[in-house]
Amino acid sequence: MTIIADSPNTASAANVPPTTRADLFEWVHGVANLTKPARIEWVDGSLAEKHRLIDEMVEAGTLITLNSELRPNSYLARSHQDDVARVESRTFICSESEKDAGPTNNWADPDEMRSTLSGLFTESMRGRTMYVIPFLMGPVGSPVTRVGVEITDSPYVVVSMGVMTRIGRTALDVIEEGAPWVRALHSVGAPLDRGEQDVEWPCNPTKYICHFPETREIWSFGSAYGGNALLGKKAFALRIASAMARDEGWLAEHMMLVRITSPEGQVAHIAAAFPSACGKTNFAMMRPTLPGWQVETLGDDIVWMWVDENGLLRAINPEAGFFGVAPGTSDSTNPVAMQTLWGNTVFTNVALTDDGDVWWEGMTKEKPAHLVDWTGQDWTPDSGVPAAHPNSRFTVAIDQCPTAAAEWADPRGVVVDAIVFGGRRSHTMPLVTEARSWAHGVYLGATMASERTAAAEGTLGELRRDPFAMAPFTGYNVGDHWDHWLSIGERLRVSGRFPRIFHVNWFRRGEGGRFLWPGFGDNVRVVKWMMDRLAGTVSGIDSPVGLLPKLGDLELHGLDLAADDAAEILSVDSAEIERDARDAQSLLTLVGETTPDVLWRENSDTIDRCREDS
Ligand code: TSX
Ligand code: MN
Repeated sequence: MTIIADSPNTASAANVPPTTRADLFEWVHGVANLTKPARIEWVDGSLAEKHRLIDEMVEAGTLITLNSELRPNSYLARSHQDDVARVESRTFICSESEKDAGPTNNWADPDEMRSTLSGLFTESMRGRTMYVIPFLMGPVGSPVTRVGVEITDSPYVVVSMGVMTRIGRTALDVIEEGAPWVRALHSVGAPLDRGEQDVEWPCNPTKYICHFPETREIWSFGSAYGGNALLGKKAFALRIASAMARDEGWLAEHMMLVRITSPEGQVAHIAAAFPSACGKTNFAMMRPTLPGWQVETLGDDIVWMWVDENGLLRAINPEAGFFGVAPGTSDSTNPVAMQTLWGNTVFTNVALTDDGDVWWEGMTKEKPAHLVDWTGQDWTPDSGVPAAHPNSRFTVAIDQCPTAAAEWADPRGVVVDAIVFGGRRSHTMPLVTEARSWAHGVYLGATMASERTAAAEGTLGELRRDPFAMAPFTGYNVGDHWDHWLSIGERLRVSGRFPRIFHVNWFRRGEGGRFLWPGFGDNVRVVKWMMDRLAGTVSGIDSPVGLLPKLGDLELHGLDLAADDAAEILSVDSAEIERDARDAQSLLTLVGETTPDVLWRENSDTIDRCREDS
């Protein structure tokens, strides 16, 4: 049921919202009174509704229809040139106490921020449609599934939320049953005067992405891009959900989730957290090079986990789609993603080919002779600029993924057998190491780090600590997040059925700066060692950073890998590990009194082991 009303104040039959919940009804009308939209639409999530919105956006120039022979039912959106990514400097945690936001978040006083936002949202939807999107994070019936309602004035957001989450009637039914719901308010901040011609990508140079963890609210103003605007994703499923999870005893994490099956039929579920530019999506869709191995995809970005009644850690993917970075995705780096994108895909800020298809840097070896770039300009290989924006994206449903696991939408979730942390490290960290204990694993997650890849975002190669790959996504004090992980460990101790924790580094370099490890589908060899550890068929070699594989236990057959290189990627230099542990102390010190003592002890134990080793 789509309900369209000409004015929020018109008491016509068509204006009756499809909810009996007074809190929802009152919020929607309060927002309408503040933002003064031309009309209100309750989104029902139907295919007819999606097609109508797409047709309207094609008409308005927001979407370009791609060649239906090459890319059926697929569209290209080009954003405003200053609205191309999440803006961490404009992202705020508005907790009552500044200490609750911690040293890694921007904090703002909730009352002051409410007053600022109320000013910005005043009449911000004038001339536009206000869409009300009930959405579900997780499948109906899981103990951690949560519901939200996003109000937005962007049809692009409605269609994208329809891919990334479960929207409409399904979610509204959960609200009708009495579930608490998260208020997620979004405006592009570009009111239209009567008769004013709209632009293709309305937005506002002033941007705010604000989270109120105590009242479970999100207010986002000025941007229509990705995590700034699709509020189910980073804002809800990570920042607000991490605060809920802390209060309620579960985990909301920035992880991918896969199911691995060995040729012998051994099955394991692995959740992995990597900072950006480490290939999390590629790992989630890996095509293993070892014969008989199978990798199935459950998620590529966010995992919600809880301890079940048997003391097992279980996980779901709260999302229903992929919002993946396009550049670098190709038939060689991620053939599964390329197959997933066959159609029914919204692309944002990629280049347009002359035959009406998409292209991005890294998609093909040869660059096309002519393109229209992401800004709408003619492009040739001599143009000297990228044709696709480096943060250009595809938005596509998980059920299009040929390797999607049947369990991806199972409300019971899957049992997590292994948790993997990683980073892009040209030295120091070995290919793989297994944590000595839960606490040591939490230490590896808390101190994980990655080298910067793009000169634009700082000094190239500079090491950045990114605890649990959650630096921009924890909705509370990062030290309390570490403590929460330790407390989950205490709950798992009751059953003793801990997932093993590993740390991987696909990016170690040898002399001349070349990568020592082939990566990609060959990473299954590392996964095989993890599964052998889970089965108890191999032992590890003790080292200052954890247990290392014995050279003979890592399956290297069929690899063009020199014996020296194999030994080097598995080697640990105590002096390097000690230097790294001392470097990590600045983070533990920054987090201050909130840093759990246990992590200081893991840090000093690491240094002690380095001393014993040398
Ligand atoms: O995603 C990557 N993975 C994980 C795949 C499952 N990437 C791409 C990172 C950017 C997002 C990798 N890059 C990986 C990796 O394991 N490893 C590397 C480094 C690397 C790059 C190229 C080659 C080898 C290693 N080899 C050739 O180019 C022939
Ligand atoms: Mn992410």
